[in-house]
Amino acid sequence: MFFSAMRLKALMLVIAAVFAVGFVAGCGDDDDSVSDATEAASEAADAADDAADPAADAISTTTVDIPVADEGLLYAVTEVAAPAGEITLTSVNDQSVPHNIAIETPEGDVLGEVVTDGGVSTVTATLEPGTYEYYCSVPGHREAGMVGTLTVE
Ligand SMILES: [Cu+2]
Repeated sequence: MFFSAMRLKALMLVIAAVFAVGFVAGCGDDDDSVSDATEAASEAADAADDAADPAADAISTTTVDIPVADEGLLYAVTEVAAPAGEITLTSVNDQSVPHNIAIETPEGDVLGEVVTDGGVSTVTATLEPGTYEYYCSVPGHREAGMVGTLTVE
């Protein structure tokens, strides 16, 4: 929706620029004003190109699956990587033992919901490049080894 609105705006800018060139070229006998108008049109077209590509500046969003292991106080995956940006960790827990997914960030720990029997715990954080630890915040589980490393590139 946002993207098409930007496209439409870009298109209208180009049309306006083309119209301006046509108007000046049709009425003026001054060569300088025609070339000025052409330059202006070209600048407007460049601006339109920039406007048409909002994704270039958009923040990256990534989802990483970190399932709980079938048995024990473990995740099935203990090392994951993701690009910098908004990162969502999802952890399905097929055990009847309660678990969740939590992550340490510079702004503090973010905890996902504690789930059992096929429930999915989810946590989202916006992270700069670096190494972060994810863990289960159910008491004793992290100490027992329910941890892993997220590398943000
Ligand atoms: Cu746990």
